[in-house]
Amino acid sequence: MKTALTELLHIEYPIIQGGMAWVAEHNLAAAVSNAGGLGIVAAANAPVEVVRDEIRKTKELTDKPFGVNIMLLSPHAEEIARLVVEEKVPVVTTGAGNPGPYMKQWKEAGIIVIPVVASVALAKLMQRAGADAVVAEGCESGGHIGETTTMALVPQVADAVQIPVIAAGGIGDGRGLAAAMMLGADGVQMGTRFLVSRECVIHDNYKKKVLKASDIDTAVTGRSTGHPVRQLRNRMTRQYLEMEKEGKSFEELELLTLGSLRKAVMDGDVEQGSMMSGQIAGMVKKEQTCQEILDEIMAEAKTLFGEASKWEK
Ligand code: TUI
Repeated sequence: MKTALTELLHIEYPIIQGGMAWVAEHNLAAAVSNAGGLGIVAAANAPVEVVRDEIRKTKELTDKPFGVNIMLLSPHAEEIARLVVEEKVPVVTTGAGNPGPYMKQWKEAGIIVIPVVASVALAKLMQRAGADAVVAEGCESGGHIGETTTMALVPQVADAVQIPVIAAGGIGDGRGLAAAMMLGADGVQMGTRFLVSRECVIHDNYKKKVLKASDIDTAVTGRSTGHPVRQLRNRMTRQYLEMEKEGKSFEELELLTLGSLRKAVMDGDVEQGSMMSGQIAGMVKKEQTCQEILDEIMAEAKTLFGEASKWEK
């Protein structure tokens, strides 16, 4: 498949892997890149030395392009922004904020910059600031989310900008890829499907919960605090939502989730941990290698595109 995204990134398939905090490390990123997509290392809240080590390990495992996701709420964001220039990282994606202040230094270094946006306004601002593409992420996604669904957001962003648009949120198979292209996207970003890939190093308890989940098993906590986060329902989310209903303060709610993503990913604590996951969890039923995932999605999408004329009269 040849799209504006495969051309921009020099990759085989128009599929990039989400920059999942605590999850997207060098093994997963290299596996996705080696399989023909774009793998991403998530800087999340990690300090600069840890991210440098992850970047170098990724370079050892793949000669293909890869990216680093910079979570803009991180206290280390500014240092990581300099690190990607030093390390000559080919692609940078950003999340949870406006990367405007860093755009000039990245573009001068020749980095391909792809901000993740949840609104048309930020997509336009990013195009004006020199972004090479945007990820339009709908609220079906796992983790920190915006308000608008993928179905509504992607065509509106595609109409508003001329740079390539990558659809994210609720996409987990060839049907999602085909649908995203029909909405005006040039490719997709997926997180949840890669969460259960064989190369993904998260705790097995977490993987099993994703594989067992149904369509209605995610919940959004933090709507009251302005930090909405989608994750699998468990004891922690039930308690959190109860406390939100009671009008508990931001500080009290934060205490409940402090270090909770780490608890899920590293310790396999599926009761108190935050198992971030998108709404497509109900659709992923088996663990596969990244190569199997990408090949299967591309084959499904190809069949669907080939069959598209069946509705003609
Ligand atoms: O960033 C994400 N997803 C994430 S980040 C993350 S780590 C975290 N954990 C707990 C609390 C907060 C963060 C887990 N998942 N996706 C990209 C994304 N960006 N979704 C929504 C946005 C976004 C939201 C508001 C981008 C910009 C924005 O406002 C920008 C502005 O200042 O106008």
